[in-house]
Amino acid sequence: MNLEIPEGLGDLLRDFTVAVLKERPPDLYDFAVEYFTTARDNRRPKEVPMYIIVEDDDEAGEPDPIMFKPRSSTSRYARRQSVSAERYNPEEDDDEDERVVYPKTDGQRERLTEAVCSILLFRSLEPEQIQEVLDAMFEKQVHPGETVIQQGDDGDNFYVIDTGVYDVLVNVKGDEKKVYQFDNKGSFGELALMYNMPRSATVRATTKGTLWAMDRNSFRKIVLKSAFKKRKKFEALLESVNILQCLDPYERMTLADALVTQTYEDGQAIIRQGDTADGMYFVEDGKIRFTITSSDGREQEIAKQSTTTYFGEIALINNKPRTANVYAVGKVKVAFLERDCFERLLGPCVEIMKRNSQLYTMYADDQ
Ligand code: 1OR
Repeated sequence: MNLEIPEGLGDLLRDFTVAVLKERPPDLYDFAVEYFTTARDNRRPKEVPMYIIVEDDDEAGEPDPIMFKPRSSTSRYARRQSVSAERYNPEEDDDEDERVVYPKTDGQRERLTEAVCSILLFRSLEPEQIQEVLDAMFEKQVHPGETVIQQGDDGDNFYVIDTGVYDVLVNVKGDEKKVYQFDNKGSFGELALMYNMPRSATVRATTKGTLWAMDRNSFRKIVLKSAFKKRKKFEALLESVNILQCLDPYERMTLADALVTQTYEDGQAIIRQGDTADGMYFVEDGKIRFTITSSDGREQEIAKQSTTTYFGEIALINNKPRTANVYAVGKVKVAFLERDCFERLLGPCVEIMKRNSQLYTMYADDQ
């Protein structure tokens, strides 16, 4: 019998398996019907542009294409697949407008400072820029059921949540499908302003709440350039890490906002066995070495690797102290993801990390 495997079958099944691991549906059959129906529908081109061509004027030469693209055509949510090459250059957009300052009471400033501290998109900003952000934001009260952002509209403001619960809804074949919920923290509305595209989703308050808003011009002047650069810097790294394939492109961008680069010299310890885990690492550049210290104090190398793309996740998954030492071999550059963000952003990948971590155990058993 001539068994010919249809092209795309492997990818289709792999994506489905990842979606199952991510969603943990109560009924596999119902989920499969919904998943494959959406996957089929998503193969048809949609109207809203999703691909953005970014002109990078840091490096002379050719523009750097495709900033924001869907991982595959079989993803769960309504992915837009038509290609619209919108040229965009963040540097060019700096106009000479006056700086916007909304006066605030001490109480307001205190609340705002607290909300702003946890916003990942602001992590790339210098302290003076944070002050500009604080000045430029204004307070907005919302009532339950209020639509703050309507999918398809032009972008006006960027919002930071002070209080309230907000649903993110995406239009799928005429129905609004809830894809995310913000619960009293976080921010939204950056995509339309960063990538010059229509609003990608509707955001609706489900409770009474207070938002901090920043108008488009201030956002573009203060936040855009550095946030944009950071997303771009980590884009290739995050796309190359296998376990992150289970993330939505939107989740991967948010992950990029959260990362902080650290550098280590040859022989320096990045992780020490027994320490409390404060985060995990993605290798940007260089090689690392793993050792284990036994109870009699002897330290034994368990692996020396140039292909490791991430480490430091096991203690976080198991909520236990570090199980090994990790050293830099030569100069090493890593992107650090702190514990809180790990829990918030990598939930969908934990099952896959757990499965992969069993390979470490098998490897260690072989030594
Ligand atoms: P915007 O300017 O396009 C709508 O206006 C905002 O909704 C958008 O910026 C983002 O800030 C936000 N999860 C959470 N928030 C989202 C998502 C999202 N998509 C857009 N926004 N997704 C779920 C990921 C699991 C992506 C769904 C396609």
